[in-house]
Amino acid sequence: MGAGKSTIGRLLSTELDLPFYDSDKVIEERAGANIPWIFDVEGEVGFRERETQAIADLTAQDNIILATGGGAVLKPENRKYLSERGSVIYLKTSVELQIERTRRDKNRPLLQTEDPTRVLQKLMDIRDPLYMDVCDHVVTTDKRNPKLVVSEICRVLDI
Ligand code: SKM
Repeated sequence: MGAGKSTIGRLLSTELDLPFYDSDKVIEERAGANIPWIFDVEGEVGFRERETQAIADLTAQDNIILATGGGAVLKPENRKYLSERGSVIYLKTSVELQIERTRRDKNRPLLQTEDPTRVLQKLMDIRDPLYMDVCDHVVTTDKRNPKLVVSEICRVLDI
């Protein structure tokens, strides 16, 4: 969360002239409801089921740019779809910048808590090894210009 997946993904899709999908947006469109509503009504479990279905369908397409939700790596089947069907870039950022970028965003139910820094640090501890396991390349996004991040992605992918 707050690593810049949507911004970078969109820029990369323009650069490569490939369609861009954000699995969170696809889940919302299919449900006809936003993510906080899905978490409220179906819980995180319901959201994760929708997420797996969206990732299964999206990764069945060739030649797309896909940004997933930050928790997509939690399920082994999502990791399998992502690593077997595509090249995976881990956009790595610090918890401080995640906080800065998500501060005003009400569309992230896991961060609607007294202490989002603690939550993000805990999520990072759990997820970083999973991101490392699933990814082909790590690209740091910290305070970098998104265009530079996109050129680094193209360079590591050799395209
Ligand atoms: O997919 C959404 C949802 O709010 C859960 C999440 C997460 O677990 O990090 C990130 C968002 O992109």
